[in-house]
Amino acid sequence: MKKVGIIMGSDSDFPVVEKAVDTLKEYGVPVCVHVYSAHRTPLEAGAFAKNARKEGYGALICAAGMAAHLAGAIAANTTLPVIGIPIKAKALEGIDALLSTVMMPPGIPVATVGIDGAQNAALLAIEILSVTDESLAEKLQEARDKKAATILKKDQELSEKYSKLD
Ligand code: RP5
Repeated sequence: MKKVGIIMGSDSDFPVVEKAVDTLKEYGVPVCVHVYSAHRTPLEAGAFAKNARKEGYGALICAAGMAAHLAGAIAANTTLPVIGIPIKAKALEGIDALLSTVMMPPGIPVATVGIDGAQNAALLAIEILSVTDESLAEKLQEARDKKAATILKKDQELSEKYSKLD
């Protein structure tokens, strides 16, 4: 199975990023985690991205806050799919990172999830790998079915409770 690479701009991003690591592990997807910054270690970030396809990665997740250039800088150096997680910082509550990550100029795409959206980033990476991995496609569908059953149970409980008031 292809690996997923998670790169974050700072280890201070890890409390958010951890949810992506946990989700990938739940699905049995091999994951490697790195701290590379577009600003502080640009050479290492670029080298990682350049080698990622031949190192067996199938998708990359990049998490960064503030003027978040990491996902774009990684995407500039690979044709693998890159998913950006804008990290919420204090001053602008993550809007800065969201806009920096999502507004890529034409030609170098970054698939951007919501602010601090680590779980969705992992699920999107798994969906990308599931195109060529049927076992992952089955696991994704099972998880969706389970979630739907939980919600329908809640609907039944609430609708029964409040219909009694009529
Ligand atoms: C970004 O700057 C990092 O991704 C992090 O979200 C933010 C702050 O980094 P630290 O000052 O906590 O290392 O590059």
